Amino acid sequence: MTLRVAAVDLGATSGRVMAARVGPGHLSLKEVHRFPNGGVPVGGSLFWDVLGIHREVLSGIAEVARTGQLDGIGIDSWAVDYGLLDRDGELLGNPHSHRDPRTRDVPEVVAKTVDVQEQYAVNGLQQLPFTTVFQLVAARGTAALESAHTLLLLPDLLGYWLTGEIGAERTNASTTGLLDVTTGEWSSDLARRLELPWSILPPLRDAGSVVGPLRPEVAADLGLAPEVPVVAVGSHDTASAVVAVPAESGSSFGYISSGTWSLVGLELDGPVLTEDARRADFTNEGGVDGTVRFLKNVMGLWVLSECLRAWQDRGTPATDLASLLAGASTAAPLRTVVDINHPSLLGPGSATDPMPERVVGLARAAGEPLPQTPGEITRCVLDSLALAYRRHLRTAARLAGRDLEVVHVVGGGSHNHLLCQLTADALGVPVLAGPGEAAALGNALVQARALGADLPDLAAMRALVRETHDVRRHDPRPGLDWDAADGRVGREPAG
Ligand code: LRH
Repeated sequence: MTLRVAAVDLGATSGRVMAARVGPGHLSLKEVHRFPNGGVPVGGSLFWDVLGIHREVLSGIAEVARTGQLDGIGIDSWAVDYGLLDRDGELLGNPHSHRDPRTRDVPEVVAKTVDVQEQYAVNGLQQLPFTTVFQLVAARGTAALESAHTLLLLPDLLGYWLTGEIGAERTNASTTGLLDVTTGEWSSDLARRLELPWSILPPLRDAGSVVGPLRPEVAADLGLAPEVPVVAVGSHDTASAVVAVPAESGSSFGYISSGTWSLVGLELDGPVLTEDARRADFTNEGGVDGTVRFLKNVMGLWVLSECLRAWQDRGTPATDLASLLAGASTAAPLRTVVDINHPSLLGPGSATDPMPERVVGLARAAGEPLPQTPGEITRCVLDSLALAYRRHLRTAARLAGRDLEVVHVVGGGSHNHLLCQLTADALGVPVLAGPGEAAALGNALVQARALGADLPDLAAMRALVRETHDVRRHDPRPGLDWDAADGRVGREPAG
């Protein structure tokens, strides 16, 4: 049986709708629709144009249907962001972007009510200011939150508009800070203690369950049979991407889901909630089939794409990605390294506070040699990313008591040969790069299983990815002193 499904994969900078075919020995994607995405600044806040995203999702689904059979629809997106519905099921305002500055100081405020140890014992998450629970605390007292009846994470909101069904898929719910990582259920206790209206949290559902058929009016608009099911996939894009990591069963692998963010870690059977893990600020997010994604959020290619945007806005010559990477590959290695996870890099750059100057500012503050050219700044970003991957993967392996034999890089960043090679060099283990569209593949695989494909477990799904997709191998090259470079990150300048 070969199935053809629409895999909707929404990233913070672009959204894609893929027509995916899944059958015995077959797994392929065809991108039928792509659209730009990004936060919309309004009056000092940053929002998502979620109705615009909905319209693009509909266009993409219609295009999948126009070009062949359509057996199912699944939606994944970036995590943590949500919309609020009123009691009539209407959206209460535009969802905020997690890069909105309003949550910057919220973690400290929350820690005064529920200390960080207690938070970690419940949700097992890294302290990131944009986590849903912190966004909700920032929204306390607002008219929208006070009139909210239901909170829906973005893929669940888009699924609701398609089906009329309310729910929260667990992998994405695990990023809210309000899911108990041990029980897999909402922690109404944590919500109550933070004076949040816990009744807005909808019933949970697992990846692989069917959300429901299309609403008749949606099906009619799209010219589709109403019985086309929407399937809950690993609706957190990282959960879907990890499904499609082409790892051999039983291997001790680490992964980097590399895109706007880099999610760097291990797949485990259960959470690591030790004090060491908390101090190392590691996250335990829920994966498909009850797995745990034990990982660290690293700032990722966001920093480079924001530099690129700044240079292009200024008309700086030779600042397309290929030229920047060429410049970076000949720049002096490990000359300048910075803390690539520094909070100052989180928000979008602007004309008065552009990203390249922020990177140079971090170098200056750390007493590092200042990168001058776009190629040098690009090299600094890539070296710093590779260093962060090295540090966090080694820490993850130590905290989980695991070996690290190989690292898989999936997502758009797997196409960045230089970064993959630097990652192998930094870690001293082989890096296997690809597939680039791992999230869409994982989305399609989970849909196909829900619709009857013979893919009993993650091992079977990964075997199919290996069979159908090539990976590029980067072997580590000796010669650079990564230990010394690591020691320079975050140190105070001399004198
Ligand atoms: C990556 C991602 C990541 C989250 C962030 C908000 O797209 O989902 O896993 O932490 O976006």
